[in-house]
Formats: sequence, structure tokens, C-alpha cells
Amino acid sequence: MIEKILVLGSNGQIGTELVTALRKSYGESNVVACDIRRPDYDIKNSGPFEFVNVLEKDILNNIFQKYKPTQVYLLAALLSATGEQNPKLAWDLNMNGLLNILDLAITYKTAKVYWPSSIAVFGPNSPKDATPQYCVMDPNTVYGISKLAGERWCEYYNQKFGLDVRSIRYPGLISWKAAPGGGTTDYAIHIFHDALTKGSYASFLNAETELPMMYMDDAIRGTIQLMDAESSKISIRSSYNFGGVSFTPEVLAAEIRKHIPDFTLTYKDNDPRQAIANSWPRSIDDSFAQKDWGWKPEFDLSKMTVDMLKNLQSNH
Ligand code: AKB
Repeated sequence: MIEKILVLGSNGQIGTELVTALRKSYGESNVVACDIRRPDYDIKNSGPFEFVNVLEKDILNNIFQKYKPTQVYLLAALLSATGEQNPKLAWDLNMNGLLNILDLAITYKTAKVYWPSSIAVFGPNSPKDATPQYCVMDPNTVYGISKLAGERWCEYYNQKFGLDVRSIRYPGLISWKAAPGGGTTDYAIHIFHDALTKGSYASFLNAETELPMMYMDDAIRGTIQLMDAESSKISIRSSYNFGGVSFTPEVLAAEIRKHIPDFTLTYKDNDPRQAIANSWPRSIDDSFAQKDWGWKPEFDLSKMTVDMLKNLQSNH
């Protein structure tokens, strides 16, 4: 069967790299990039592109009718920090965008749907270390609330309608190709840019803030691995815990100093993202992903730092 794949939110931090990876595997013309914004050169010139707002159901319906996708990746969302600046929009986009796609996937018999969740589904009363798949979940950001509700909808559509929907709870994703999208973990990308261009960085999270993170190469590989897994292996239809590497700003700075010895890190006070970070896990137990579909990250802190600096250096 020839796969026809829609990626909604294709211009974002994940979409930019996912479209490239999917086009490599499935053929350029079989992966349709969709976004509300004009795409960058690579996406526009390597395959089909459509302007789509996931909240406009009629337009979405036309896109499903035109391409009859076998797989849909819904990445369009407002993240934790920008979501707090516009809570109603975050709820509308993150929730109704998902429901529109789940409904159309049923109508058009889409074989598989992918939707990302996040560590933001956890909250102040969730265990902080090796946070398990199943535990207290009391998110206190609109982003986290929408992701937790979305997870319940995904499982509901799977159980009620047999929809093959798959999901991962992403940690902070670190990458150099596209800019991050307004999250609490974005400091871990900005720090690399500023280390190279200024030799210093002022972190909006404090020195002790340990958060789960992952290099984008691992995230893309894991996402495609989950989507390629036999359906019978997927025991979780809400969203899988997904672990990479955990570190604080201080530990990341020490790693960067191995390559840029004069790099200095300072801290800003009173940033609203600190409270969000304080409510999130420090590390993740992803044993279900390991057992069900063989997940294993390849990038540790040192390998990720070398790769980020090398790629950003040639870009700058
Ligand atoms: C954010 O910081 O909001 C995201 C996430 C962890 O989902 N990077």
C-alpha cells in the first residue's frame, strides 16, 4: 500500500524535521506538509504544501478528501509558555484541533493518527523522579490540561471507534534546524545559540531546575518507531512516557564549557516559566515504551552537545 501522509503544523520545531524524515522514507510527493504559515525553502521545495488552519473544519475536510491520507501527524499546538499568555486560544487550538482530526480520521478511515503529548501532563503532586506512566496527574498550565484531556480523547477514540491513534509524551526537545515554539524548556536551545554568538547566556530557569530533555534526532526516530510498530504492540493509547536525558542549566553549561571554556551563565529572576518548570518531573520512567516498541535513546548530554555546537557553528 502506498502511504499518503499529512503533517499538520509542519513548520514548527518538530514538523520541520519530521517532514524531512518522512519524505526520505515514504517519497517526497507522499508527505503533504500543512501549516498556517508559509513554509521555509526546504519544505516548500521538497514536496506538496497546503495552507491549513486545524480549527477550520471545512478546509480540513477538503484536504482529507483531496489526499485521503493513510497517516496523519497533528503537531499544531500552543506550548506551555505561550499557552499561559493566551489560555483560551491554547485550549481551543490544542483541543478542538485534535477533535477535528480524530473525527475526520474516522470519516475518511485514516489508518493511523499521531498526536504529541508532553511531560506537561504531570503536575506539582506527580512524583518528580523517574515519573511513572501511571500516577497522580494534576497539570496546572493550560497546555498541560489540554494535553491530559487530549490523551483521554485519544484513548476514547481508540476504544470506542477502533481508531489507531498513537502518542508520546515529549520531554523538552533540543534541536538546531528550526526555532523552538514558546516552551518552558526553550532555554536549553537558546543557551547554545548565545554560547556561540555572545559567549554568555542569561537563563530564565534557575541553576537547580532539572528537567527531562531529548535531542531531536532521538525524538524523530522514536516517533517514527512508534508509528511503524505493530498495532498489537501498542498497549497504551493515551500517550507513552518517553525518556532521554535529564539535566539542569548548570550541568548543561558545564558541558558547553568543555568546548567553549570562557562561556558564562547567569540567571534572571522572576520569570513565569520557573513556576511551570517547578511543577514538572525531573526525570521520566519510560519502561512501557522500552518494553512495547523497543525504545532506546542514542544521544546522551555529551553527544548532544557536540552535535548541537557543530551544526550551529556552521549555521552561524
Ligand atoms: C514546553 O516546554 O512547553 C514543551 C514541552 C515540554 O512540551 N517543550
